[in-house]
Amino acid sequence: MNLYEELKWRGLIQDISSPDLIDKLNNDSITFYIGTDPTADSMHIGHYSSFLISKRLAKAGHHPILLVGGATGLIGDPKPTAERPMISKEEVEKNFKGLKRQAEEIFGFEVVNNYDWTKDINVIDFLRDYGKYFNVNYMLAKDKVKSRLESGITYAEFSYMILQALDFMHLYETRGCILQVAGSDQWGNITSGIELVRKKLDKEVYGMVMPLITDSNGVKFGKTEGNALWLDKNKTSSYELYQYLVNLEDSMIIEYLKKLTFLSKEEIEEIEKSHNENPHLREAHKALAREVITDIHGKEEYEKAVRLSEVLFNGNVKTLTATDIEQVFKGVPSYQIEESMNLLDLLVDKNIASSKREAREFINNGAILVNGDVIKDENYIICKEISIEDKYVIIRRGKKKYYLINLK
Ligand code: 485
Repeated sequence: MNLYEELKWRGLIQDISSPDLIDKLNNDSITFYIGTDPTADSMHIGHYSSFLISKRLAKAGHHPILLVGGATGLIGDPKPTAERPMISKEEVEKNFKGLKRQAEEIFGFEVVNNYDWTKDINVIDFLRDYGKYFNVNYMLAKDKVKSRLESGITYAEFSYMILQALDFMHLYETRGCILQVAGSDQWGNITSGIELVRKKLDKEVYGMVMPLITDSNGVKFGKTEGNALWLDKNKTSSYELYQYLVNLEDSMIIEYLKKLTFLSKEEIEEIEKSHNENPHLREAHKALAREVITDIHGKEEYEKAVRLSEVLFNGNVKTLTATDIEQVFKGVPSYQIEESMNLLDLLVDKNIASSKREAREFINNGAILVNGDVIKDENYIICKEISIEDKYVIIRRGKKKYYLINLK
């Protein structure tokens, strides 16, 4: 399988600007770039899925440039729905640093900043050297602009595509970059760059876009309850990432393995076979989690995520450290208590049971576990002495329901 066939097989090709690109991908060694704007201080898993293409092409002998848009981030790529709020320069700068560090750590390639070549262009030169090559009718026909004509779009966002086009031309002229890669929403911005290079330099550069990954309901991959899964482990722990990945829908898992891992066709087919035979073992999910987390955070974090998941599954919570607990129980109901409290009162007070009678029933039936041990004594005292690192007591009711007690 050559590179292009492999990318197709993985479902990573939505569109290419010219069939001539195929031969260059398969037989040449080309320089290409992919960009992102510093709208937050961390990338999320959606960015990861797109940026992975840089590793795939690099493995095949091509040369990647990663761009973080210190200039474009100050303007804002038009969203189809509404104008973006303006981000302060300080924040863009702070976000830039975060993204640059992340991109270098996770992908290991050179990162460039379009602020470097954009900041000194004055307005007259901008209009003469670039504005003159953009026909407003052409700009209005771009999907993202078109979808905003009703609700409105400012001149700043309208001009965004010129900045991205200028980047492509700059990277072509200074580094011989002939390909820009991105998710399919970037098609308009990429073709703007191709047009600019064609008109101004009479040269051919190329674009390639991949489909945006979603779940079976069309919800963006990596969104949970309105939140993104971040690549910064302080924002999304490797445990959370692990839980998200191993709980993905069965029907999508093979597609994700193709798009998000470097496992070969043979390996994925093998996994698919065992997944179909024994779906309950979740082999495919576990392989996905292993590949993705190891690539993003390294082997140690991956192993920690597995360990924490097993601990929770077995209820063996005594082996957890306070830091583990903070990660694992993020989102679990948590309550502060001032000092010691007896178990019965605590259950009622924190609504773990709806009444004293129910609390007694739970306790007598052995349905209440404190730090992993069944406690049948209603006068058992919850206090610092029994807590984990003088801080946490973990109450479990029944098989799965967890509560975290935080001792002041
Ligand atoms: O020269 C460039 C300047 C800026 C950009 C790209 C090239 C960023 C681009 N306009 C953009 O907004 N990208 C998105 C982002 O930064 O969040 C996403 C795309 C997605 C995928 C991802 O970046 O929506 O399709 O390309 C990497």
